[in-house]
Amino acid sequence: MRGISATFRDAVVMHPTAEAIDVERARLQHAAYVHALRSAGLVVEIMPPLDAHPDACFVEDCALVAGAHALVTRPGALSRRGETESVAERIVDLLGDTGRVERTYAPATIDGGDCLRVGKTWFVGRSARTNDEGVRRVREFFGALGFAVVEVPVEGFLHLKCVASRIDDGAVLLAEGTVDPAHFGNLEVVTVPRDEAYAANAVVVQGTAIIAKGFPRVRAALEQRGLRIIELALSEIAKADGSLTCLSIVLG
Ligand code: CIR
Repeated sequence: MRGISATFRDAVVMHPTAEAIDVERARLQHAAYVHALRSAGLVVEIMPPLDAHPDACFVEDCALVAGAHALVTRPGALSRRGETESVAERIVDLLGDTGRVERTYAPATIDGGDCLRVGKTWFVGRSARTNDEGVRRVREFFGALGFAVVEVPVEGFLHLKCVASRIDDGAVLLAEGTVDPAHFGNLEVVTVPRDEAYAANAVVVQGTAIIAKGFPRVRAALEQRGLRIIELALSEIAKADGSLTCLSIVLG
């Protein structure tokens, strides 16, 4: 993870709201997420903020990691291109000698928020941020490692993972009316109503589902599967078009 920039108020947003981001409150919400991940049994490493890049807390966009393999992205938003190198260096350190880390070069653009891994498949959103060359780069790198890569058209929202996330290696959570569930092939697709789409971005780790607060249908769907639920207030993160998965890269 990475701490919230002092400049977070200037984050890139699709639809600016009248209400400014409260950076202090964003930091408290971020800290609560760190606490939730630790309580789920994870070891959390937090890189220092990168104030030159308002969106730098959204580390998910900077690298795709599966086991010892990592593809460093080239984000679609110009203002975010300078975020990747420090993430790449940290991942190289964390993966150690066993790791294989490669970069992405122009003209390809990839945002990690478009890349959803479920077992040996990467579902890659073809969006305003992730272009055709970007999808090809994911296929080139991970295809050679035995992964399937499935392209999913993304229209009307930022990233594929804004509306879909992994529950386990057999199931995904998906907001109704966003992308065609058929893209997920044989996986079980657990749908949630469109008005709860924000919480379709959940982090499920070691029997715990961390979700946004205030989305009862998402909560019930995950509870029914026997998951322990932690709800978090995310108002300031959401104002920057961010959600839970964006704030971390899960290794391992
Ligand atoms: C952006 O527009 O790039 C940021 N304000 C939000 C990025 C959210 N990241 C994600 O969904 N993975």
